[in-house]
Amino acid sequence: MTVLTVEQWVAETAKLTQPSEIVWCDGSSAEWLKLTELLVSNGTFIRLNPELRPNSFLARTDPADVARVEDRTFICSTHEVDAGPTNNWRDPLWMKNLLRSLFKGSMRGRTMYVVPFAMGPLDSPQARFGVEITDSPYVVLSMHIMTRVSNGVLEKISKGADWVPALHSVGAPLLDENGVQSPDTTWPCNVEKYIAQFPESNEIWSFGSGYGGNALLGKKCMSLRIGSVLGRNEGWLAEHMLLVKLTSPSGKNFHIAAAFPSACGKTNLAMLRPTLPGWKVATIGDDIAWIAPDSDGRLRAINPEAGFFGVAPGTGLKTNPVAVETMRANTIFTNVALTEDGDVWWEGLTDDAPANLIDWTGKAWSPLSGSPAAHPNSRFTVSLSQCPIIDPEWDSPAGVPLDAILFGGRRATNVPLVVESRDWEHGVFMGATISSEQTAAAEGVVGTLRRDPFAMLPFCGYNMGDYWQHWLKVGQSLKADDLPRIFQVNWFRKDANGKFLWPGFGENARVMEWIARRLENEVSAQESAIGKLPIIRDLNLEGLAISDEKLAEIFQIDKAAWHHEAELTAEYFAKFGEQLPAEMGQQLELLRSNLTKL
Ligand code: OXD
Ligand code: MN
Repeated sequence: MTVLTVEQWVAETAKLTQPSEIVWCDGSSAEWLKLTELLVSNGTFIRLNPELRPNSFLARTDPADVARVEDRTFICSTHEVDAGPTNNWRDPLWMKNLLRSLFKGSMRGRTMYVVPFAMGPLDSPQARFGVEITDSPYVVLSMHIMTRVSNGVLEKISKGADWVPALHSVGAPLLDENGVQSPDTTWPCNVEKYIAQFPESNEIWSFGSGYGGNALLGKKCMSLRIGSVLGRNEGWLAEHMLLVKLTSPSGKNFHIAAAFPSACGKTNLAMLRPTLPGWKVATIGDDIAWIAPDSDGRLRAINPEAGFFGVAPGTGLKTNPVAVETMRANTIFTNVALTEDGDVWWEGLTDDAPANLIDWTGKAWSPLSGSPAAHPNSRFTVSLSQCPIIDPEWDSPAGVPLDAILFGGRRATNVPLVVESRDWEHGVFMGATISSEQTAAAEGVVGTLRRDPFAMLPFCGYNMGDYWQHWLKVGQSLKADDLPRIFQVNWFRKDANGKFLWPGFGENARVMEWIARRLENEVSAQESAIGKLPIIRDLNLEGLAISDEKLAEIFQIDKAAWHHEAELTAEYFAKFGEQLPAEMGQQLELLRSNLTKL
């Protein structure tokens, strides 16, 4: 796709952005050492107490650069319809012109880093390559953890492999055009931000933000927005899904991918510690899965990433001890609080907050301060290889065969704990109609219900209607019996008093067990208006104190509420016009007719 060589692109970009120096990165530990020392010396990093948290650092961002900026994220296809109603669209030529004016001189006085990276194991047939140019050493170090940075990528590219040019600048030059120096800050960024994807030329241009999802361009920009387009063109799926291996007491393995909107517990589920004796979960990924048919006609999945970029608040010794153990060392923390002994803390790490902290803005904090010590979207960045329950196959070039796909969201009402789809088409309908309460992972009002189809709302690089069509096509191209089965789950249903009905976390293993038993055809299910529900006696509830009333409420299908839900779905589907696959309209009609029979 790319017509320039990497060298030509770097030279052209340097001419535009005018850095004072160009550094080619190789992902080595010497490079890590040099850049961490640089960031400690310029104040961007605080080195954490090496006795408590070796080789780990805290970064505090500009308070206006703390999350993905969805309203500044653009899909730049020639025709607006190809971006579709869920994306912000701009004409590619218009956007390039604008961006060229912003990138002009944007690296003056700074070093430009060239970071060759692989998404997926270098030798995997499913791997894809990119080169990120950035003027942020924080980004380079984060890419070291989140992707596979190496010269091997440049070798692959020089032998003809396709690659994605991914250009990033924080947009804060240190010299003006007359050579006058301006002071640097510990978190340079620009109030004006653009995260632009060009799906017809597979390019990424990101300007103005240093925050993870906006700036680590291998992640959302390449692995999902550009990845979804590559997947459509090449017959595979790029998904916002965690990936795990579930092992039963008899040693049978099930590989499960699960799509949940941002900050809805994907990392917790990816690191689940089952409360059921004998069941085990091994982690493969917590955010992204690339899924492709293999030569036997089965879907196989890889996690294209090499690290976790997890939400810190709510990750604690009780909720996710595996994550806490994973980040024992070699971790970059962003926007968490600093303890008196030079370690980190955030809400939910422990039950009680330490008496004195420095909060994420650098101010003294105590439990009486009345504001969170860590930003709600504060993060930890750490290598997958440090996860104590990492699956030995996480790095396997062949990926893993997929047995089940789960769709979930945060729903206080309506959606039961678990429901199985009737077939692939119905599963696609379940994915297409996910809605979830908004979290802090993106800018916006936390708590409002928003449609987040396939948890891909901010990440689909083309028309969402065409994306549903692509899912249907992948299903139609394979034998029904070889397809993963599809389930919808909801850990977040509440009772009339606003209390969660289900305990969640490790107890979610009970739902996973039922799913595994369905895959083994060991248990039947009851047909309902919205899909196949568990027969309560088949759920393993041993040792769980949950009343029959609560259980009934957790699976209750409220006819009026579902009619309303169907109305909202009809309104939502109408937005897609001709791009709405006929099958989605038929599934909605089926739902409505099932509801009238209740
Ligand atoms: C993430 C997100 O960072 O989805 O994974 O926002
Ligand atoms: Mn995510």
